[in-house]
Amino acid sequence: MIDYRLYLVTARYDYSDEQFLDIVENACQSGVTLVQLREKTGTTKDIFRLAKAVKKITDRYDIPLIIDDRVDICLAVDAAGVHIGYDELPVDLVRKLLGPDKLLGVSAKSVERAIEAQKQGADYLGVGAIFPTTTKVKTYRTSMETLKEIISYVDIPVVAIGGIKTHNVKQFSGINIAGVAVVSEIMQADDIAETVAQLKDY
Ligand code: TZP
Repeated sequence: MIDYRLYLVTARYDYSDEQFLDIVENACQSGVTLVQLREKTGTTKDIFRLAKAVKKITDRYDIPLIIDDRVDICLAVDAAGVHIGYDELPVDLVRKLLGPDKLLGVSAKSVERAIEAQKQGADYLGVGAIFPTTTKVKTYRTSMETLKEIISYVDIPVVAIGGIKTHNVKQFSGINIAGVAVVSEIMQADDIAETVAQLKDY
């Protein structure tokens, strides 16, 4: 059983490798339940190296590691799975490439996409951006209404993402999400342990 409650999605900002890995480790120690390595730039060799280093940390805390977009990196480091957005290979093809045992997460901004992704083998959905976000993404807002509608149409876990902060996370209370996915609020936190604790309280 995967615990989606607080899903850390990484970003590099200007951190050195050492600083970046320290933050990931601190977040794992503080109680994030899932980690996604999200590297949009860099060579395959660099991403592979980083993925291996992150996997060493997540393994230590028994936290599953998801790789954004890259099936090859996922298989190369034996990560738990892959998350794909709208501009990637078709969902059913990624499922075939990954095999039945790896986790497959899919971004969805509409009920149609959500139903289709579930049918094609997605294990969970990422829905957002729910709130405005300053993190570099090619995305647009998804309303709370659409989030609720998607949840009512699918059987797989739904994770909310986008602009989720300690001050707005409580807006999800009473909504049947499996978890919240967070980039900047954790990656740029002054006090990661305190931030993680507050983000889990919704
Ligand atoms: N997908 C939709 S919004 C987003 C992604 C990867 C970025 C979320 O970043 P933040 O900093 O938690 O708003």
